[in-house]
Formats: sequence, structure tokens, C-alpha cells
Amino acid sequence: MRIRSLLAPAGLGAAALLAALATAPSAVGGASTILASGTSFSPANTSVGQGTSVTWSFQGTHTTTSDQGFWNSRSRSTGATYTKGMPSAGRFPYHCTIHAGMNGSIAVPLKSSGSAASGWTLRWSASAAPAGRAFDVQFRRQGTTSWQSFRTNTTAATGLFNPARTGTYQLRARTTNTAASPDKESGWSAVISRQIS
Ligand SMILES: [Cu+2]
Repeated sequence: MRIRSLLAPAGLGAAALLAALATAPSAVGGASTILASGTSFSPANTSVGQGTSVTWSFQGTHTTTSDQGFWNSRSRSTGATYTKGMPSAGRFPYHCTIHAGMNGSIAVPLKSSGSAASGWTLRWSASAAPAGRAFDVQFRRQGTTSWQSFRTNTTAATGLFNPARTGTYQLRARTTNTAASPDKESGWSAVISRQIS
């Protein structure tokens, strides 16, 4: 009611309001379309699920260039788009090579399924790594400070996390560009916490 009364003076009826809400990007899932315009990406930071894609649209001439060499649109101008699949977990910073300070990042979360009793099948990639990609997965038990390796440079997409010791564990994953020399790693995914009983 409050929203409606605020919008009413602008002439938005209930039907138009519902239509606007239905098409608004989800705040949780994040936008999968990013506008490159002026000297910024909008939204600059976004989160998308494993195996989804992100599309940039361009106003003026820009690039979307992964800081770790995961993608590079090269120069694109007004009206053009560039789409990149985001298959695996990590945080992927990128920039425009034309405008200094024009930066953004894509976060792709680690997934899990299972239970405290039977352990958690972690999924850090929608599919096994293609050539030139590998994954690192780390954990730490709550109350400890240092991360430990669960997988290093694996090309598998999933693994069962079921340590002998009970407790709450934090988990994170990243993607490595092994086609680069030397290797270049994405940032770490957002941390997830899972119980082991
Ligand atoms: Cu630019």
C-alpha cells in the first residue's frame, strides 16, 4: 500500500507496478545483463549461478576483459553485446582496457547437497574442467584460522566432503586458468558453511 501510494502520483497503476516488479532483476540472484557505459559497468558486481551466462551490452566503445584471462571481448561499440558462460565457482574480476578504473566482478558460488550425517557433495563446476581450466577447493573447521586444501588443481566438478571430525566447516572454491603461463587464479568464491555430525 505504501509503495502504491508513493508511485500513484507518477501515474503507475497496480498492473504497471506488478509488471515492473516481475521484470526487475532479483536482488539475490543478481543480474545477468551488465551495461558498459561511460566509465562504469552497471551493476559493477554481480552474482550468477554455475553454468549460467552473463551478457554485456555496450554504450560507447569498451571491452570486458577478465583480469585472469578467462575472457576478453576486445573492443565493442554501441549496440553490440558479448556473452560469456560462467561454468565454475570463484570471483572473476574484469576491466575495460580503454577506460582506466572501469572495473567489475562476477561472483559464482560453490554449491552443495547432502546432510550433516552423510557429508556434503560439493559442486564447484557445472561440468568437468575443459582444457586450460582446473579448480581449487579449500575448507577450514570453525574456530581455526588457516585454510586447508580439499582439492588442488582438480579437473573434476564435484567431490564428497565428509571429514571424520564433527563440527561446522567453511568451504570455498576458485577456478584456475591453466592455459595462462604462469597459471592465473580467480578470486575465491563466497564462503559457505556446512555442518558435519
Ligand atoms: Cu570502457
